This record gives sequence, structure tokens and C-alpha cells, in this order.
Amino acid sequence: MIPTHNPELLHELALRIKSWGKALGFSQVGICDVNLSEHQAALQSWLDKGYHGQMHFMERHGSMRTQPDTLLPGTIRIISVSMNYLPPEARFAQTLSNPSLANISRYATGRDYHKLMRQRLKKLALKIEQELPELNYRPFVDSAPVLERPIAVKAGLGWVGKHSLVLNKESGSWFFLGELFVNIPLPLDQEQPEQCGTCRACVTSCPTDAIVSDAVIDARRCISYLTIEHDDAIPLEFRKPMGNRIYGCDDCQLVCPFNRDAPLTAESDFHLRKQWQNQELMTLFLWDEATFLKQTEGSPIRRIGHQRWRRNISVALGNAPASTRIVQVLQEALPDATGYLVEHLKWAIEQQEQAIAKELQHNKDIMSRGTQRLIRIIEKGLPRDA
Ligand code: B12
Ligand code: SF4
Ligand code: SF4
Repeated sequence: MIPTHNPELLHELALRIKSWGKALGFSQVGICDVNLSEHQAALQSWLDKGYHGQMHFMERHGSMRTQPDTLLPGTIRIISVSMNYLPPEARFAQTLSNPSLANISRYATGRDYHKLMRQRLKKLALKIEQELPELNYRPFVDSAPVLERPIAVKAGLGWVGKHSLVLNKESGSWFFLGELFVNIPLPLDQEQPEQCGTCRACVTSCPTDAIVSDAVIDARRCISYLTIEHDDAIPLEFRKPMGNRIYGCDDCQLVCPFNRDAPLTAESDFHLRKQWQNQELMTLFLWDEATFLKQTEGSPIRRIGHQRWRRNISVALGNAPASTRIVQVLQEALPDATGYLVEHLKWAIEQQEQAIAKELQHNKDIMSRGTQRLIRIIEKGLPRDA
């Protein structure tokens, strides 16, 4: 048993926790205290501005987010971990440049991370418990009122980028965060300096101007929120900019210089599932509810349900290249559609009809230019040797 008042032994234990964590597949492991009070004002102002949209879970639990010891009484340290998720097959965002294909955010093309990471955190806790039976702990992964990013920053895992995500020089930002709340006075890690400098690539490349100031996202404008969390009609102004992004959005991370040589995930569970590989929007739209549920087993995508899934794909089909087949499929879906889906289908049909009309006009213009040329040649008279 390790006496919790012995700094040397605690230092050694912290080193062992970090090496166990790495062996369990975490890319980084850091330790911080539970004082997050400096974030209360920023969090409250974010909520007051309504930036959370329909995510009412963000309003609940009062100041619990900034007082971790109210979530698990006796907590004095947080072990913050990250796990890289960049799948090898998604090196290039090919699907973004092909508007007939579905673009799905990289964090969601493999198995759901919540359970996997919580199980690993539990294994880490059991290792610590073997040395310290008086350990009291609780693992969290995006599942409770926990300010995961400020905790990760405090524990030295990286800095908050202008896109509001945590990033660092080794991994970029393609990682998930998780925490183990503990009651051991482990030594604290140092914060990393902020290194975005003058770069603003994420801010200027956001398709919907959702990064309203440095590190502040108006979720109501963010495609990730609109396609995953928002359970209503997608406001018209965001439909065109959504392009073919049908679940989540990676744009602010794709342009980040620190992601250029980001390491790939070591977890085969996060590899791209074949049903998402260069998948046609039309194929995904035609999945009935049973197929959707079957194909999204163990995937984070399942959570949005068939209605939101079809709503998102309708928008993408509205943005797809002109096609009479798309119009036909969307029209066939109308009689069975309910709620906000009806209006999205109609919007997509209208977009397609406009695109088809534009294409026809274009072809007509080309033809009439050809005809006019022919008339001019005839009027001038054909060359003698013709
Ligand atoms: C709500 C939420 C969202 C919302 C809102 C996003 C947001 N920026 O808040 C939506 C649905 C839009 C979203 C989208 C995504 N999310 Co999200 N999300 C969360 C969740 C559940 C809560 C975040 C939160 O507390 N927001 C409230 C705001 C106010 O908090 P905050 O941004 O952390 O701000 C604090 C500090 O940064 C600081 N602060 C605020 N402003 C400023 C300004 C300055 C100058 C400074 C210094 C500090 C500072 O004070 C704030 C209050 O404490 C977390 C999980 C969790 N429990 O933490 C995952 C989480 C943040 N999401 C994650 C991911 C992966 C994503 C997406 C990439 C998914 C995708 N590809 O579609 C996108 C990225 C969009 C983006 N650019 O943020 C990961 C991020 C991992 C990482 N590397 O940072 C998390 C941690 C989940 C996880 N367990 O891994 N998400
Ligand atoms: S996830 Fe997409 S929409 Fe949201 S802030 Fe980043 S670039 Fe903008
Ligand atoms: S794109 Fe630039 S500003 Fe945005 S997080 Fe990366 S380094 Fe920072």
C-alpha cells in the first residue's frame, strides 16, 4: 500500500499510471487538480448567448461542470487521457470533393468511442487500485457534466485552438478525451503554451462562420451540431454550405497545420467501416429504418435515428449534381415522410429541379450558339471545296 502523504511514492505512482495508460492505448495521460472556477464565467456567457442551441443538457447541473468534486465527492485529481482516432483510410478527405458521395466526420466512421474508452479507463483504475485499495474513482468519456477540454489543457495534453478543440504538436487534434476522477493527491502536470500564433485557418475555412471568436463556437451555426444534435428543420442559410456533410464536420481540423502529419489511430475499432467507404448519397438515402439500425450497430451515428439521417441526406441530395433520378427518389419518399422531413424533401426536389433547369438552359445555349454559327456559315455561303 502506498502512503498518500509520501511525495516520492506518489511521483513514482504517477509515472506508472502514465505508462499503464500508454500501454492501454491512450496517446497521452496527464494529471490536474479540480479547480476549474476560472471557466465558470466563459461557460455561463456561452450559455447566456444561447450558443448551445437545443443541447439543453449543457444548461443542466448548474456549476457542476466547474466543480468536479460535486460529481464524485472526494475527488482531488483528474487523470486526463486522449486517444487518437484518425483512421488510415481517411488520410485524404476525398468524399468532400465528390458531391455525389457522403462525407462523414472521421470520428464517426469506426466504432463508438464512449464505451471503448470508458472500459480502458476502468482497466487503468483497476491497476491503480491494486496498489492503492483506498482508491475511489469514476471514469468519464463525454458522458457527464465534465469540462473535458479545460481539464485536458490543465493536465498538459495540449492547448485550446481557435476552433476550440484541444490540440498538440504530436497528435494534432484528431483525438478523443476521457477522464478518471480520483481521490489520490498525485503530482500535477504543467500546461502547454498556446501555439496557434497568428494562424486563423480554421476560422476562415469554417463553411458556416460558426467560430464566432477565438475558441468560441456558436453551435447553432456548426454543421456538427446541425447534423447530429439539432432535432428540427435545418435553417435554410446553412443548407447550401453543408454540401455533402451528412454527419459531423471536420473542416476546421482538416486545414490545421498541426494535423498535417498527425499520427494514425492504433485502434482497429476506429478504422473506417466498409459501409462508409466512398458511399453514394443515394444508397444511404434508400436505407429503410431497419437497414439504418443494422448498418449503424456499434456506431455513434445510430444515435441520430432514421429521421435525422434522412433529413441530412436530403440536404446533401439537394446539393448534389443535377439528376432526374434524385428527383424521382425524393418524390417517391414524400408520401411516407413525416414532420420536418417533408419540407427537407421538398427543398431538395426544388434545388434539383433548379439545377436540372439550369443544365438544360446551358445545353440549349450551347446548341443555339452552334445553330447560329451554322446559319452564319450558310448565309456567307459554303466554301467552294465543301
Ligand atoms: C457540446 C459539445 C459539442 C458542441 C459544441 C462545441 C463547443 N465548441 O462547445 C458541438 C455539437 C458543436 C460539437 C462539435 C464537435 N465536437 Co464536441 N463536444 C461537446 C461537449 C459535449 C461539451 C463541450 C463544452 O463544454 N462546450 C461548452 C463550451 C463553452 O466549452 P469549451 O468550448 O470547452 O470552452 C471552455 C474553454 O475552452 C474556455 N474558453 C472558452 N472560450 C475561450 C476563449 C479563450 C480565448 C480561452 C483561452 C478559453 C476559452 O472556457 C470555456 C468554459 O469552460 C464535449 C465533451 C465534454 N463533456 O466536454 C465534446 C467534445 C468537445 N467534442 C469533441 C469533438 C471531437 C467534436 C467534433 C470535432 C466532432 C465532429 N467532427 O463533428 C466537433 C468540433 C466542432 C468544434 N469546432 O468545436 C471532442 C473534442 C476532442 C478534442 N480534441 O478537443 C470532445 C471533448 C468529446 C470527447 N470526449 O472527445 N461538440
Ligand atoms: S466543425 Fe465545421 S461547421 Fe463546426 S466549427 Fe468546425 S468547420 Fe465550422
Ligand atoms: S488551424 Fe491554426 S488557428 Fe486553428 S487550431 Fe490550427 S493552428 Fe490554431
